[in-house]
Amino acid sequence: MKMSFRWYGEGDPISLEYIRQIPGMRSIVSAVYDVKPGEVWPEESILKIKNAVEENGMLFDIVESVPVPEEIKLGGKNADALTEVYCENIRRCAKYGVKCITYNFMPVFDWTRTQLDKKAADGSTSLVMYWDQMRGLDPLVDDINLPGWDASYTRDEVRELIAAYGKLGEEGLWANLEKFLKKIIPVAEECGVRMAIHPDDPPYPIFGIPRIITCEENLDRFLKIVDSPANSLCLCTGSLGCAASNDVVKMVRKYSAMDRIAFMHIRNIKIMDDGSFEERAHLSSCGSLDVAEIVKALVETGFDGYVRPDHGRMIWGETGKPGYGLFDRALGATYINGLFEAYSKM
Ligand code: DNO
Repeated sequence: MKMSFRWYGEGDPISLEYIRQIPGMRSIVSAVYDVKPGEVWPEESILKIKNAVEENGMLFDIVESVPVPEEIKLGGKNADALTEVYCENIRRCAKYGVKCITYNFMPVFDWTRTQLDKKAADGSTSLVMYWDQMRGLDPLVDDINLPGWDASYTRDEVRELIAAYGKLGEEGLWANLEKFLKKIIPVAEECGVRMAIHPDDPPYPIFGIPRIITCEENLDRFLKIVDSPANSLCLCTGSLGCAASNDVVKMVRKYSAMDRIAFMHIRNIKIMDDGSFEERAHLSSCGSLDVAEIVKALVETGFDGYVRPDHGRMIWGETGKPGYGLFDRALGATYINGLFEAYSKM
């Protein structure tokens, strides 16, 4: 297992100096943030991250994310040219030592929450998605903006995109994903990079937009499109776990045994009676997921990919990027490390 921590580059209020002090921290998960999706990453920018990370005694060998432009997902007229750019970014990352690249195939929006600072009884805050708040939200009217979302669209562009995806539907999206994979995976194989697709978060349609990386049946279908370890999963427990129908422990055991998990995002969520959910502390007893069983499944199947503590709560008065503070993610890393050590010694 390779423990890692997400860092948003120089603009991140959390310094590499602090991250390296988390016990067992091996790798930094980052990306080039100064170019738009669909553009080539300047080599100097990749090298700059690598140098900064290495100066702090860690490795920059995993990227999250190289975003997939909407035009590729929609199969637009520039899709082929943009896929070429994507391949070039894989090659450039590989040139500087990157072994794993995370991406997603979620139309328009990345993760969706209705509130980013919901206060819990203990005074900590976390991200939540409450259906009663969700029903009031309209991407065509409200300015919804979350970390990881591409905020560069105008409202009109969002409206057009949503209409285009409605027309495309799930099968259209699958077809465009297949086309994309068949071009990028051979490049990744050649460069020794594992591509890790992040599941849709939450794993069901939002605002009527199709979502396909959602459940075991669809993950099976995804992995079969190109049957190669270079075509793997970023198995995010908190994303898949938001649908009570997903048996996350079973999925982890199955895909890890197949060696098709390149990256694990580990966090806990609490599913409420109406399907709403709250992000919780990593500890199993704090949420709906059995994090200990998840780690046990990884250890028992010989998992040696990357792991990162995913979203943390804001605790101890910390402020900053929702989900990406230092303290609770550091606690998460330590807890996860403890589980790995314990199960590995049993
Ligand atoms: C949220 C993250 C996602 C993830 C992308 C991968 O915190 O897990 O934004 O980075 O979906 O492309």
